[in-house]
This record gives sequence, C-alpha cells and structure tokens, in this order.
Amino acid sequence: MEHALQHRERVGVSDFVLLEDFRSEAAFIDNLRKRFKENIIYTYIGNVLISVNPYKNLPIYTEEKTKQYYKKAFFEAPPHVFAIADNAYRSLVYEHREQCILISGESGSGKTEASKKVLEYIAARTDHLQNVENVKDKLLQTNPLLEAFGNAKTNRNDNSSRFGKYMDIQFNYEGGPEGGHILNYLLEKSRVVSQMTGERNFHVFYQLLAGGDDALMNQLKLQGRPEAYKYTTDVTTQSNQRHLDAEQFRVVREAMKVIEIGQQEQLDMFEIVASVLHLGNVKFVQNDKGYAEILSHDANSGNVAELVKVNSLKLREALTSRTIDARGDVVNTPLDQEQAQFARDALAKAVYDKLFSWLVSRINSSLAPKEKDSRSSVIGILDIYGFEIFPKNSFEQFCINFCNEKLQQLFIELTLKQEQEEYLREGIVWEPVEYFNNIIICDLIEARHKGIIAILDDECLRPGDATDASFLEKLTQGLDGHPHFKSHRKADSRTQKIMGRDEFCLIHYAGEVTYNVSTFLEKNNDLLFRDIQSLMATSGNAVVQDCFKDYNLRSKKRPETAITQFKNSLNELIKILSSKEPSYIRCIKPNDNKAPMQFDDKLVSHQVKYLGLMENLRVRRAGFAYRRTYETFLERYKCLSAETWPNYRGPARDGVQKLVETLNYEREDYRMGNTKIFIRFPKTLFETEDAYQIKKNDIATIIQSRWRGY
Ligand code: AOV
Ligand code: MG
Repeated sequence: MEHALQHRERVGVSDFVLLEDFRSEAAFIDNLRKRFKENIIYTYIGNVLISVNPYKNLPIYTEEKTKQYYKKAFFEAPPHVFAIADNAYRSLVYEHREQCILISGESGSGKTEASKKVLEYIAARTDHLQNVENVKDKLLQTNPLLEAFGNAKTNRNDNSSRFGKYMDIQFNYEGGPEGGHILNYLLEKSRVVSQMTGERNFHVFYQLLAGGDDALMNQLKLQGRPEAYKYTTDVTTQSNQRHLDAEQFRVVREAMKVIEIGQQEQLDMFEIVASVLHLGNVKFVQNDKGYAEILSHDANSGNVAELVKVNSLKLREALTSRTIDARGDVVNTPLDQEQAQFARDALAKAVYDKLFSWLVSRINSSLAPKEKDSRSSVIGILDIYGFEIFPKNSFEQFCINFCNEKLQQLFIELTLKQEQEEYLREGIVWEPVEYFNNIIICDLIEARHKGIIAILDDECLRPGDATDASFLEKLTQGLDGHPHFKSHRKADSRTQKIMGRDEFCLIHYAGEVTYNVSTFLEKNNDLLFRDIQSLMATSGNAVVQDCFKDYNLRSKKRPETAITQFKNSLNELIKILSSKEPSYIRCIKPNDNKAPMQFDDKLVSHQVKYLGLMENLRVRRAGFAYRRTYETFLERYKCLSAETWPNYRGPARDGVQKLVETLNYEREDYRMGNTKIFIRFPKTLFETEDAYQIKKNDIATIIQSRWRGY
C-alpha cells in the first residue's frame, strides 16, 4: 500500500491550508498541477472550492459518487462541488440558515457547468421527497432554454454565457424544492448585430434555422441557411454543427413545454427571433437628397412588419427618420444611411434584449411556488462573468470588472466576518488579519457625484457637445492623483505601454486594466429612437407588446443610463447575497485550447492572482488553519492513544484532549473551541495523519494475519 507521504507527493494536498509553504504561489500551482494530472480537479482552501476545468468527462458525477456526499461533513470525502452543495443544503434544512453559492472565474473556466452540478445534486439529494418532481424538472429545464437565448460560441468558450445569472431555489419546510426565481444581468446584446471572427450569434438563431420544420420556416419566412442573414453570416461552421443545432432545437422546444410556455407564446417568440434576422437584412439606399430610404419592394422590412405585426409603412418611416420634440416643437428629421443603420441595429438589439428579459420573467412565473409558504427558504446560485482583461477593453469590460470589484468586496466582508464569527462561537480569541480592502476601488467607480459612473452619467445627460473625449477629460480632471486611477498621460505598468489619448487605466484589485473610452457615451445612453419604441408598443405580437408596454409616450423623464441601471441591480444583488451564508467555488481554466490534460502554468498563475487565491489562503492560514469537530477528529485518530483506543465512552472533547496530550501537541499549536479543535500549523496535523496511516496498516496487517490463521 502507498505510504501517506508518497500519496501526498503524488496527488498533492486536498486543502491548500495544508501546504507547508503557503505563501509561495509556485507551491500553490504545483499542487494544482499535480492533482490535475491525476484527474483530481477539486481542492479546498478551507471552505472555498477551487475547480480546474478538465475539458473531458470524468466519472466523478455518477449516482454512486453523488451518494458519497449525502450528509457528509466537509472533510469526510474528497473535495467536490457536491460537498459544497450538500453543505449548503444541510445548513439550510437543519440549521435554517439561508445559503448562497458564488461561482466565479474567467470565461470557459467551468462556472456554468459547476452551477448545473449543484442543481443536479440537489435534485438527486431530494429524491426521497414527494411532489417535487415537477418543480425539479422545471428547474433543470431552465438551463437549456436560457442557454439557447443567452449563450453563444465565443473564442474562449463554445457555450459561453453572455449574461449574468443569479438563481434562487426555494425549499419548503421539509427541504423539498418548491420553486425558483432568476435574476439576469447585462445580456451582451451587441452580439445580436455583430460578432468577432470565429464567434457566433446567440445559439437560438442557428437552432431555429437548423431545426425548424418546413411549416414553421414558411410561417417565419425563413430559409434554412445562416449565411443568408447578415447577423449570422460570420461563422466558421463545423461539419456537424448544423446537426447539433437541430438536435438542440428539439431540446429547447421540450424545455419550453416543461416550463409551460404555450404554443402561441412559442410562436410569438420565434417570430421575434426571425424578425431580428430579417431586420439585419434591411438595406438602405441613399435618395437624391442624401437621406436613407428603404425601397418599397424591400421584402425584409415587409417581413419584419408582418412578423411583429406593425404597420409596414410606419416601420419604414421609423427606421429612416426621427421625431424630435424640442420644447414642444415636434420636428421630423430624416436620417442619413449611417444613422438609419444605427437605428436598425439598435432596434434589433433592443427587441432581442427585451425578449430575453421577457423569457426570464416568463420562466419565473412558471417557477413561482404555487402556495405561499412563510417557512420556505432559499439557496441562491450566482453564475456571473469573471474579471476581464482583453487587449482592448470597452464599456462592457468596465461594467463586468466593476461587478467583480463589488463581489470581491462582498467576499472580503463575508469571509472575514465568517471567520471572525466562528472564532467567537467557539470562544477563541480572534487575531486580526492584514488584507487589502478594495472598497477604495468600489468608491472610485460608484461614489456619488465624483465617481466614474457619476461623471459618465453627467456627460450622457449634458445637452450639447458631450463626447467620449470630453468624458475622458472630465475623468482626468476629477480623478487625477487617485491611487487607483491613471490618466491617459501615463503608462500602463502591466503592459508598459503609454496609454493612448482615448484611454484611461484602473488599478483593480486583480490588476491594471486600460479602458478605451470610445463608444462609452453611446453604450451608456443606450438610445432607441422614440418613434421605433412607440411603433413597437402597437405590435400585434403579444410578446413584443409586453416587452414595450412600459414605453409611455407622455413620459418625458429620461430613462436611467445603462450603467446606473446596472449599478442599482448590482447593489440589489449584493443586498440579497449579504443576507445569506456564502459558499465559494472559484473556477480555473487550465489552457486556452479547450483541451484536456493541458496545464498552462502562466495562464493558471494569472487566474490565481486575480481570483485573489493567495490572499484568501493567507487569511485562512493567519489564525488556526485547520479545524475539525471533536467527534470527527476523535473518530479518525482515536486509535493513536491507549486512552481512547480500543474503547472510549466519554465526551468527545475530553477524548480529543487526551489524544493530543498523548501526541505531544505543543500549547501554541492548537486551541480547544466549544465544538472544534483548532490546529495552527498543518505540520501538526500531517504528523498525526501519518501516524494514523501507519497504525491503520498495522491494524490491517494484524487483522489479515488473523484471517489467515483461520
Ligand atoms: P463558464 O461558464 O465558466 O464560461 P462553462 O461552464 O461553460 O464555462 O465551461 C466551458 C466548457 O468546459 C463546457 O462546455 C465543458 O465542455 C467544459 N467543462 C467545464 N466544466 C467541466 C467539468 N466539470 N467536466 C467536464 N467538462 C467541463 V463563460 O459562461 O464563457 O464565463 O461567459
Ligand atoms: Mg457560463
């Protein structure tokens, strides 16, 4: 049998707190790599789970494996996403503490897969309960449906979520799932009208084109080829892609059925999807006055009008002119070609974005528990975009990275708070820990009046000549000298590049990011011309009408800017999360090739940095790195002392006290809490573990020789 030490040599330690050299990033990565090579993708830092995407199917999610985690304490089975799920579930059901599971990591690191595993585990774990099958089925089916409309193939991930998602699973007092609720964040709607080389539009477009039957295609006036549509042309198709898309379309329609989206609603939805495709093909010609015009025989705009059931003439007008209400004077101005294209794309993005939000609220009404139960409680799962640093970073990265700052802030508050509370509960003196608090960066971004968001909104709302450049100028004036802001006159210390005239740099907790201000104002304003909105509000398609119903012609109040809406919804989210007990899953992507068995040290090191894992470990190690309840500790190690082996009947705490005395633990090495033993250095525990392994072998040998004796 392999010796404990050899075993640890080969597969590393299952909890980073057990690393001897816990300050060394090299040792950290070494441990991750070792385990990855052995197909062990999960490791803990205390109660945080680190997961490395294996890019292949491992036999670790079988029914048998699932059962291993039922009612198990954290350290009784190898690290696993199921352990996180079970722990959350037990804390909810037996201790009545609401839970949330926060999953983070960069694109392609395995966040969405992890969130599905949590959901699947909970579904399996509640198998003994009655009357929840239907709800569980619905909860599981939300995934393929939302992914069809909200995911796309990107260069980083073939099934990349292009929206943030927070999902509550609601449980009744017996611990059975009784419903759910989803909040969605920032769909990347620019993808509707253009994609980077090698990337695709949202899956649903291709799924519909490949999987819709003839009758449906006729009804939607679609031909089956994505190449025929501007918005879906840029695509390098794999040979079997069409087949996969068609297959998935069936899955999506099945999911719609489970969610109880009726036939008519389904048709309404596909009419919108199809109308977006037709809209992309609408062409503008220049008339003799230099303005944009849609030829009267242009079938595309006709198709759009027919599908979303608006007046076709009015649609053509709305796409080529705009009404401006200047202090009561209503003026109709024609658009030039570029403006008209802008209006068309804005409509496509808005319609699709609203359709997505409509779908989420439609799913929510289907998931809403049938009866209100005041004793019900929830586990929330957050699957949201990780920190992004691209060669060129724009408004979207700014929003996403702001979101990550807020979540990091929450992480700091909650982990430290949790740690502190546990010490208090256990009656152990708390030793303060030094750490970087990123609240200064959150303030830089969102402080009232003088934060970046306030400055951006000011520029967006200022009538007259505000531009991206004037925004940057105001930023530089207002924030120069802030330790986390660098103006365009300085160099980005990560890339050593002097920033361009249209760039600024933020020193995020995870590293420096240079942002290009171009299109910040336009994206933040998120303008959709009024004429188009009011036209859409008259749609005969029930879903479109529902989507645009908030549009109120008489309302002169400016809608909130994109970033302010996002900020508000983020603060709402933080409020929800703070009221719950968190578990963390930090996902790591081992290589950029979507390939199994490849572990790229540099890429991993980068992620270890910006997930703040070393800091996380340091905080965890600062006090007593390791802790176990007296019962678990005694159960495992009782054979190491004649006082507790073979027979011991007293209280577990006393048993452990006797045990550590036999083992010669130094006074400084451990503390006895109310329910747990706290051990300061992993070395102590290692020695105990090694002694245990040797003893276990001895015992096994004795038993075996006895057997042979028979
Ligand atoms: P993401 O959610 O973190 O990226 P996904 O969860 O979509 O990443 O994972 C990307 C791909 O990696 C999946 O489609 C699987 O092929 C593979 N994968 C991930 N986790 C596992 C696992 N545990 N076992 C096997 N394969 C896995 V993004 O949504 O792009 O930020 O926006
Ligand atoms: Mg995802």
